[in-house]
Amino acid sequence: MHRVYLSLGSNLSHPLQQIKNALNKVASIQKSNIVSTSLFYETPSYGLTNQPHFYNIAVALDTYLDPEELLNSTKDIEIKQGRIRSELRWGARIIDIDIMLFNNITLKTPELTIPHYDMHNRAFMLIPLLEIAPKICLPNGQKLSAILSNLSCNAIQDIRKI
Ligand code: PH2
Ligand code: MG
Ligand code: MG
Repeated sequence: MHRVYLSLGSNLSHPLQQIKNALNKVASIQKSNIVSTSLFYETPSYGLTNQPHFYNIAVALDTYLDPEELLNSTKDIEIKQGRIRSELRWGARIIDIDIMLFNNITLKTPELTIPHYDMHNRAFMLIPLLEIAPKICLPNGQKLSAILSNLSCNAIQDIRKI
């Protein structure tokens, strides 16, 4: 069994509801079980700033799928939920499901990079992740709490689960 951490984000079309819908779909991914979910966080858009703010959560998932199978499942959820590919890089999206960590593996294929290629720069990923896994490290042993302490966490706040 593999312990995986996902990041879910949305900033379009009732983003909180989009994340909740996606969470229900993630809960029904085959050979997988949700272990825990973070609070919902309101986060300023990162990368491309002239767009609505996001909501983000982290999810811990135990799975018997391999990384490619899990990626197929998450892409499938994104598409069924109305995500249109080939949007502007970093642009607004209905739903984004990213694999941040997959056990302690590192992987680089044209489709998938694990750990997530930019998670060490993204407080909107690390704050929810550290809420549910305070001692979590990158495969190279670096503590993500130490990495987060060097990032700006401005205006990232949890909103209580409804
Ligand atoms: N996702 C991006 C780009 N920027 N900013 C926030 N706050 N949250 C996101 O999920 C996000 C982003 C690309 O996937
Ligand atoms: Mg993303
Ligand atoms: Mg993505």
